Amino acid sequence: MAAHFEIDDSFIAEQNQKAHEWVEEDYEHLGKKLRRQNVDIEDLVSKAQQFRVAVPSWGVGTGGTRFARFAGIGEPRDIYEKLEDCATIFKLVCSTPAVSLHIPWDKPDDAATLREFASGRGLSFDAMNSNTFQDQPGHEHSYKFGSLTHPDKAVRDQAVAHNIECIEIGKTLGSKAHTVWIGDGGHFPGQQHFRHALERYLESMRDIYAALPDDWRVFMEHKFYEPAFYSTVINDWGTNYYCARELGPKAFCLVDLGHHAPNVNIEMIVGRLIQFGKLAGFHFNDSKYGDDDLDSGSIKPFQLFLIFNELVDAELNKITNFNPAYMLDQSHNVTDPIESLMMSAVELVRAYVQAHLVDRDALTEAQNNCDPLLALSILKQAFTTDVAPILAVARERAGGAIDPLNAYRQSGYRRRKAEERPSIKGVAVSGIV
Ligand code: RM4
Ligand code: MN
Ligand code: MN
Repeated sequence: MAAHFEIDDSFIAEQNQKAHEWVEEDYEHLGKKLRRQNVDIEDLVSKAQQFRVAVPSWGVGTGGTRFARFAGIGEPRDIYEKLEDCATIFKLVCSTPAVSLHIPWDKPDDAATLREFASGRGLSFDAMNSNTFQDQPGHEHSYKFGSLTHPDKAVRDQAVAHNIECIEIGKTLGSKAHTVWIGDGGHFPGQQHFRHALERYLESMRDIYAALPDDWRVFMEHKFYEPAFYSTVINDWGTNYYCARELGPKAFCLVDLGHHAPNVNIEMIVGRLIQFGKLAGFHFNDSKYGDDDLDSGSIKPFQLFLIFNELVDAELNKITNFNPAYMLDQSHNVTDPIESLMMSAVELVRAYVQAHLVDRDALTEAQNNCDPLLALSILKQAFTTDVAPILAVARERAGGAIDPLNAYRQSGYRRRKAEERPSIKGVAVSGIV
């Protein structure tokens, strides 16, 4: 393969030099401020550096709405080019060392070669994702009326076999989890028998569960609507939790933030799943209306903080079975996907660090004293603390960019990729269309 453009370390260092001084100054000031609250700023820097979130292979392509997709320039045309973009994100923000693959969108011809290509760039593979919400060329059966829950056993078997194939590919890639999201449901009242569809789901999932290697977990993702507009088989966390319990200790419930009705108390769902030992992890994104797949933290940053408040509480209390997998699951329709993914990863680290700033003893006291206003103000104090200098220092020390967006733009990466990757006319190469 001809040498492809990469942002090199010396360029990042050069960019950092320009911002270094103000970061030092702000960091010192924040350090003093936090010391008054008995917080060691260095502890927060290490927390920021420990935080990890996986990037979805499908997220580096430009997405689209159900009306149109507007392609960007220099879009990755195959999984290798997608990994190049993922490596660029990782290089600049340092918190995204893993990639989550969607099969067959990003099915490798040879999984071992792909793994080697990834590890050469410091990348590894996170959870696998199956796709039984679309028909694929060569498939005998259609998923028009469902997949794992279809009334016809032959369709269900095909969908089960696809999930098992994903696990097989994942084994070679070094993945340790498989995520199942199905689009199954009904568009009209009466179309589906609610109980029977769920029974069929469990029957299919048992076969998938049986194919899991010992050290793997399976993540099930609920969603209240879409593509089915009247009813969805795995519609909410309660149904999801029931299924995870039925299946066994390797089954967990995945929370995709966009899969809840507006105003649902997602942080409380997170708290419940933690308490019941069944939280798989997250697909992070943000939304205004439904599954809008907007950038994390762009619409409801306080909610994101409250979710992390639950997660950090569980982390500090060493709750059993608490080992959440974090992934971004977004559709970048009007932005450069690399920019969106970088900024989203930064938003997650921000929420995580801010959640570590919550004075938990004081919060417990306020709760026990039935003092809602004080409890809220303790949370708000953490949420309103500008932790940007901590994030910048954490990145700089890890070899990343103080200002990832600016460094990326200055590097001319996208322009260089546009030259390297002329678009293939007429082929929808990426994105959720
Ligand atoms: C779904 C769900 C899945 C994702 C697909 C593309 O709404 O979020 O996780 O794989 O979209
Ligand atoms: Mn998702
Ligand atoms: Mn979704």
